[in-house]
Amino acid sequence: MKLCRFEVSGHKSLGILDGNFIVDLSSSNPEIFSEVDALVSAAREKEMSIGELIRIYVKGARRIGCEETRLRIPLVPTEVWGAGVTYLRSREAREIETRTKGLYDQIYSDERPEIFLKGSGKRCVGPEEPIGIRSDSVWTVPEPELALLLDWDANIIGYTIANDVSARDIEGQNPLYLPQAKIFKGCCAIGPVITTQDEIANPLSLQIEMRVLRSGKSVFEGKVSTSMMKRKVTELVQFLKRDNILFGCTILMTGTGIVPPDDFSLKHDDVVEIDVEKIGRLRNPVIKLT
Ligand code: DO4
Ligand code: MG
Repeated sequence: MKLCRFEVSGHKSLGILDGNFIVDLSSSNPEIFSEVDALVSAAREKEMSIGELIRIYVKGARRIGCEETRLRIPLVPTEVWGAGVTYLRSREAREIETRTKGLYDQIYSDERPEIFLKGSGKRCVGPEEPIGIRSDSVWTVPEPELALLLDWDANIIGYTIANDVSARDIEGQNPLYLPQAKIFKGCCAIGPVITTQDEIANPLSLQIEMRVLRSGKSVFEGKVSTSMMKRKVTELVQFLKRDNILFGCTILMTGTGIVPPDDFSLKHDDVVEIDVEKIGRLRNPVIKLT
């Protein structure tokens, strides 16, 4: 099921996206289906998966036409973490951009993956909301990634799409500048839905596609399969949770396997579209921050 968070007349609730309709779960139970954290708590209390709990309430819930609503970010996660250099393409691109040669070759082949804090979910945006380009970056790219939704015990409860927008010039200048390359206003887009864990038997067999549109025309297109990822998703989760605390529902991005050519940078007014099989399309306009 495709869990979404939608808004009607300023009120946000959880629903299931079903073609051109949204099944309004909050019409069956407004408390459980107010936010993803409340749903996850209720499912744990009843010792059910979120999919099982949704199935109980979906019957009898009212249906609303998508045109009457607006999809919002599916949740504002407490934290967003990123895995880096999990695809060969990312390793190649990082080695070209960095002044610290050999660093990313090592990260790619080491037992320990690169896992970094992308920051608070409060800097994330949802579908159709603007992602940012830092005012001090001239080389910023979108990074289309499969993202895991984890509960506070680091169980994978769903999958979504993330755009790990990154300033490659700042990242390449010095590896210690990574937080500045990764964390700024609108540095991450998430959505449009969370596909429940039971619907994706193998997260390492999904097609990811990205397009960047400029004045309506495609200026970059790329695709990759998550089967090209070097790490298993469970391996990334194990490293994130080791001796760590997750404070609520958390997003873990699994890394990018699509990197535009080195002379490509996002521009103000571009639009980025990311499609991930079994999840949907995440679409965001781009703004240059001032
Ligand atoms: O340190 C670089 C981060 C790389 C990254 O975000 C990715 O591979 O997706
Ligand atoms: Mg990334």
